[in-house]
Formats: sequence, structure tokens, C-alpha cells
Amino acid sequence: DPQDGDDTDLLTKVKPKTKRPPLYKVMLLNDDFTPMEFVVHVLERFFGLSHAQSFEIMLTVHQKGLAVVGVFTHEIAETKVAQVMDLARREQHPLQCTMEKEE
Ligand code: NFA
Repeated sequence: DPQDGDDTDLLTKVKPKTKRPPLYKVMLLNDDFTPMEFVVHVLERFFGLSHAQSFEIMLTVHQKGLAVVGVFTHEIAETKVAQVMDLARREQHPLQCTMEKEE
């Protein structure tokens, strides 16, 4: 019979599946010009981080060159990147924000 698990219906097994969406890391990149306070502001405003958390992450980006600031679904990650890039452009800072699929 179909789905009874015997070896006569190897191609008809049903796999119970609760699918998780692919996740994307959102990263900030260091540069020599964007003011530290602007980066802290961006992290507080768009990533819901406290001032202390934001300052820590800003310093990590400054010292290491980049840092992951959050992990989101594709649509949310795209929105965060667009929000950061739009504000940075409007304020004429070269700050870069990118996203990358998590493996
Ligand atoms: N490196 C920048 C400065 O010294 C600060 C900065 C931090 C820029 C994190 C971008 C990202 N003003």
C-alpha cells in the first residue's frame, strides 16, 4: 500500500516538513569618514539595539573592518540594507551595508 513503509513504494514516502526560511547576515563595513556617532545612530534606529550594544558593534566594525549586525529573512534584510544605505546617502556618508546568505 502507498506510504506503508515497505520496500514496494520507495518513491512515495511523505516527509513531514516544517520549513525554515533561508537567513541572511546583514553587515556594516568600516570606512575612514563616516562619523562614529552616525554609525551608532543607525544601529539604534534600524536594528533596535541599545546605545551600549550599538557602540560595541560600531567599535567592532571600526577595529575589524566589518561585523554582522543582525540575521534576518531575505525581505527584512533587504529592507534594513536599503534603510541604512538611504540614510547614509542622504547624510553624504560613505557607510556601506551589505547582506549575505547564511550557510
Ligand atoms: N572608521 C570610522 C571613523 O573612524 C567610524 C566607522 C565605524 C565607520 C564603523 C564605519 C563603520 N570615523
